[in-house]
Amino acid sequence: MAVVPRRSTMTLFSDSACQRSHRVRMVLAEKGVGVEIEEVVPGVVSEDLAEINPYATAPTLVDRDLALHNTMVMMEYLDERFPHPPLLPVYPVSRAHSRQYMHRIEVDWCVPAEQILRGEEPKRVDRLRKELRDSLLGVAPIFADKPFFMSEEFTLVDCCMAPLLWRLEILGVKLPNARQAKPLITYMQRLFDRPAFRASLTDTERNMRG
Ligand SMILES: N[C@@H](CCC(=O)N[C@@H](CS)C(=O)NCC(=O)O)C(=O)O
Repeated sequence: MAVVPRRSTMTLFSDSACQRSHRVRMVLAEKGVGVEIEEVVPGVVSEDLAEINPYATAPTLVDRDLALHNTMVMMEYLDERFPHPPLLPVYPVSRAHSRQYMHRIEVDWCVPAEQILRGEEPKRVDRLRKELRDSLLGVAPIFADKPFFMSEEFTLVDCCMAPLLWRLEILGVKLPNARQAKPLITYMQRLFDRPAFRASLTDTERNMRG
């Protein structure tokens, strides 16, 4: 049966290729919330966006008088505004852990991924690719213990992981077909098979993997 999106008056300024916009689209899809999507073209500053976001970055979420321009704030706002299904654990310590994981994913993996995609100096890009691959392989065993990122339940942390992992091919990061990588590869497939993940993909993103 088709899922009828809940009505909302929200607008998401989204870049169809950017992993941060993808995270927010994924949260919206998991919650079954429909929003107006305003496509942001990288490098082109839209006046509408500049008016509500001092940095004119994507994603930007507008809900009536509220305009949010930080991805983490947006994701948590959506989780509070649309509580079902909850995408953060209940207890403060677990919530703090989740927030810290999201921060580390951003700093340790997403920022280098962005630098790789910008194609800066080739030697540096090679080094960043290797570091990203080794770092992901380093955490691969944790996915053997639990189905999601350090959790029995799907959370916002997985909404940060999925867009990054979906981009490994275009990042030129190849995981080895070795035992060590298996739990990570299984985790990736588990995320990619989610109906909400499929629904969150833009045409550009659909073409990112062969
Ligand atoms: N702190 C912001 C950063 C967002 C960001 O850097 N977005 C990139 C695309 S992934 C962007 O819009 N870059 C264009 C620019 O900085 O002008 C967040 O966490 O949402």
